[in-house]
Amino acid sequence: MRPGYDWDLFCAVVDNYGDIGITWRLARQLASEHRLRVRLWVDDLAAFRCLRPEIDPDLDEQACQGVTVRHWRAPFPAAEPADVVVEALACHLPESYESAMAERPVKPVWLNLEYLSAEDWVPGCHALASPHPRLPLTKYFFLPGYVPGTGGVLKESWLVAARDDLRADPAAQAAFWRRLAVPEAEESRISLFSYENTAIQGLFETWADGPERVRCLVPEGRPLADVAGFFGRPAVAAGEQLVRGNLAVQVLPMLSQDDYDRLLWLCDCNFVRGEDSLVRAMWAGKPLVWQAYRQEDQAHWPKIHALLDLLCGDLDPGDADALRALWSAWNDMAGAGPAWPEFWHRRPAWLARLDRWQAQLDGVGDLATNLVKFCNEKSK
Ligand code: TRH
Repeated sequence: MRPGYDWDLFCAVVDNYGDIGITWRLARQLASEHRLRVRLWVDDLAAFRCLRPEIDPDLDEQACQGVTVRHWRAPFPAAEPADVVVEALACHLPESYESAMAERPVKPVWLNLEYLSAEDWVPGCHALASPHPRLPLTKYFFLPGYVPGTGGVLKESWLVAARDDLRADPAAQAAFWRRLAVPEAEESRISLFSYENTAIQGLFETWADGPERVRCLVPEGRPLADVAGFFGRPAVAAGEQLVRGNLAVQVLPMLSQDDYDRLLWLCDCNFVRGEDSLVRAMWAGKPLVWQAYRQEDQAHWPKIHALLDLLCGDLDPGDADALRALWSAWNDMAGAGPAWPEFWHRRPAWLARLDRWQAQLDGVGDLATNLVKFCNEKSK
């Protein structure tokens, strides 16, 4: 076997956890399912550690689940480029590394892995080539997506079996809830992972005054000020539980990525944000509400509408209206309370829709496998 790596993945953590969350999942899947030698360069190991507690932020190099993890810092060290190079989510390769790529007799396959979007321009831009302005290198745009002609979304081969095994195992479920200190109770469990969102006030009011008991599980982070505000508190922290009427809100510590998946599988409804938790909630298949990553120029709205158009495509008009109303209110940050009852009343429709949606995504193929096929063709 020749020395070196098959794939180099580069991840710059701009904000939040999505960048490292997505890149790590991809790296792990390439190593474990495609038997590739993968090196992952990450500039922020502390953020990575939040998702994988075994990561040591002080190490320059470490192994994690078959992936070599390198701390990406400046100045960039001399490193032999891999056969495939992925710059993930709009990061830029170090100049010295680009030059080293150009010096290889066989040039690496170079990919820009873009953000996931449902917008209709995505299939037209997927796989386009962009020649380097100076060096003898070509970069390809690889666009994840939900429809044929895109790169698909991430899905590990074990994901559905692991989900179904847990759902079929009451003892394992009870052990999971115990580990999270969630008491046994007859209630709807709703996970809430969001950005700051003033619509939390109205939504919590609806749940507190509603006809059934609701436990809202909020991983610690950006919505906590809104959560505290609802209960008239200056702050809340992980481990705390607050009750009003029929609503109990429990603040969870940040979970490992694998435990977060389990939470999504076991909750009755999932509020998610960004891209990675959105896709994981799709695979969980429970009713879901998405808060898109807000962009200055309002560029998140076309993304929300495009995804709603796809999801609503084969829904009855009443179901489609209820979905649009809640997602719009949640992203508008107002009016989610009044939109909730109609959405919740129609949950059998979401369960059925997400079944069909998962089959559609399977038809597109998973992102890692699509990437590997693409690279194999390009390196022929
Ligand atoms: O953290 P995010 O808001 O990331 C965002 C988006 O990706 C957005 O598109 C991007 O432009 C911006 O960052 C810079 O949301 P996302 O994508 O859902 O990523 C969250 C990750 O955190 C995901 O991998 C799941 C993981 N996670 C855990 O591992 N444990 C937890 O307890 C929770 C709540 C999440």
